[in-house]
Formats: sequence, C-alpha cells, structure tokens
Amino acid sequence: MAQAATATPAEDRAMLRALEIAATGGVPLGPNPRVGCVLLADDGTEVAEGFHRGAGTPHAEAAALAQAGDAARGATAVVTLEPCNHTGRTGPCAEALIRAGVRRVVFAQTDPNPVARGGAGTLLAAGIEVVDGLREAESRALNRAWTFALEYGRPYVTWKFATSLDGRSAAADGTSRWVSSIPSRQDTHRLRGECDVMLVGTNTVEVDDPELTVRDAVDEPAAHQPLRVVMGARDLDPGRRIFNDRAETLHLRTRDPHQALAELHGLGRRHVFLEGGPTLAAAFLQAGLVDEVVTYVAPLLLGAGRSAVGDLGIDTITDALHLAVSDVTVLGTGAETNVRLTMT
Ligand code: AOF
Ligand code: ZN
Repeated sequence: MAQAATATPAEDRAMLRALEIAATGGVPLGPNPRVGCVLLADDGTEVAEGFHRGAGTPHAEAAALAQAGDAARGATAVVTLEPCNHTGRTGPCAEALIRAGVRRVVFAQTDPNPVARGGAGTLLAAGIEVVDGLREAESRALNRAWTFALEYGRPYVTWKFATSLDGRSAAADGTSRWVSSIPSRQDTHRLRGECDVMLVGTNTVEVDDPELTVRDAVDEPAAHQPLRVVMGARDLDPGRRIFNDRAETLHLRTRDPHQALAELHGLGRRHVFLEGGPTLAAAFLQAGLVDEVVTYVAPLLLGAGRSAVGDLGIDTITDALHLAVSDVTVLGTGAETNVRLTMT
C-alpha cells in the first residue's frame, strides 16, 4: 500500500518522541487508542507535537497541526497510528494533513479499525509520501488491548487471581480476603485502572461483595473507573457494594462468555479485567477467551482450600493447558513478599 521508502534517523527519533507523548500524555481508555504525532521541518527539527487525550477529544494529528499553524506547510508528520480516514467525533486526519500542506507522513501502525482505516491510501492519492511500519511493534504494544480488540472483534481479556503457594484462592470455609499482600493489591488497582471493564460472576457478588473500583494507596477512588460488570442469570441484591455510586455497573444476564464479550465490544469496551471466581474463570478458559493471566502468588499454604479455577475437563497431564510466562516480578518485602507472574 505505502511506498517502499524508509524513514530517516530524525524521523525515527521523532517516532520515539511520539510514542512517549502518546504513552504518558493521557489515559485514553475505552474505545480510543493512545496516539502521538510529531511534525518535523525539512532540516529534521521539531515544529510541533500533539497527542490524543481520549474519546471525543482531538486526534493527535489535529493537536499537532493546531500547534504548528503555518509551519505545517512542507513538514513531515510522524505519527504512531495511520491517520484516520473517517469523520467520527473529529474530522478525518488524512484530509487535515493534506489541507495543511504536509509533504510526507511516517506512521507506525496501520489503523485496525474498519471504520477509520484507509488514511494511507488517501494521503498517497493526494501525492503525499507515505512510510509505514516504523516502530510498529512499539505502537501495537502501547495499544495492545485496543489493537487486539479491533483485529479480533472482541475485547482483550486479562484474568487476574491471587493464590497461595498451593494454588488456593480461598480457605476451606470460603474466606478469601487478603490471600495476597498490600503491595499486590495496590498493583491490582493499577492494572484495573488500565482496563475498561472489571468482570465478575453473580456468585462473587453474593459471596465476596466486592466494590470493584480502582482505588489509590489511601483507598480513595481514582478518577477513571472501569465499568463494573456482573455476569449471570441470578437476580442480585441491589444493596451489594458493586451497585454503589462510585462507578457504573452493568448486570449481563448471560452465562455465555462469547455473548458477554460481544455485548461489551458493542459498547466500545476493549479490555476486560476478569476477577471472577473459579466458575467464571473456568468458563472463559474453556471457551478459549483468556488472552493474558496475571497471578499473585503468596507464600502461604491453605491445604484443603478452594481452587482459583473450576474444572477444566482436564484428566491427564498431556491435556494440561500450557501458558508462556512473559514477566516475573517480586512485589513487597518480608512478610509482604508476593510474586507476580504474567502469562499469555
Ligand atoms: C488518528 N489519530 O489521534 C486517533 C485515531 O471517535 P473518533 O472520531 O475519535 O475516532 C476514533 C477512531 O479513530 C479510533 O478507533 C481509531 O481508529 C482512530 N483514532 N486516529 O488518526 C488519533 N486517536
Ligand atoms: Zn484522526
């Protein structure tokens, strides 16, 4: 699609800057990706930069063009995502770049959104040089869940659980509070804040009565709260903490993971943090709908406790479900020491 041109060292540096401002500049969650844009003059110096701050706000290119004014004429736009081609909440970026007189566009990642993609073709048709794929892996990693969701047509699912050394998430009597340590629980709140749905089953709401909000170190609710979703046919007591007014809550009456994810995708949700109990975890695993596993292993033994995951129908070792470890991190010290394993 794009020309076989390659990027210059100045453009590569600008792309790293664009990725940096995209990552740190704001927390666009839900339907929109993180995007950064740097405009370069002919001599490779930066003219302007901008990033996307989330759904309903200007796109990165529009922010950079607004800052550049006339200096955009003849400039090179270095942007982490293929400029959009659609009129959504803002106008098409490809046309804005053409109108501004930009000479060349270098982007990292093709837009996987069927509604928005195609900007590269529009730019080429207008005689603009286009280079794609520069630091593509970095941009995809930055928008990991969003990219996955647009490519596969369903939200990315992270299943999180805390476990004792012997694989128990609750004691034999069902008590499960504080299997993991305070540093692990704070880490969980950070991860929750990066998602746009927290999902549990009706059983967890009945038994554990979790609030399922994102809170900081002093237990104050964070500004961004993912949608709390409880899944299952059973009616629930409206007095449960999940129904308090600290965040929005949705009760999905289905028990089918595919259907639940389809509904959430339709609502523009792209990253589900699955915090349910063993039954829900098993249902998602058996449906092949867990994309990432985050587990906090605590140095305690519970013996005849409850497993983190229900029956997966595995009777023999050759049927075991194998995961690939992508990260091992020690959290906390002394009695608070836990190990966090991240797997795909
Ligand atoms: C760009 N630059 O900075 C972003 C883009 O609802 P809208 O109008 O904001 O459109 C959202 C879609 O536009 C989003 O899903 C993605 O495909 C693209 N986002 N495109 O050119 C940007 N944030
Ligand atoms: Zn755009």
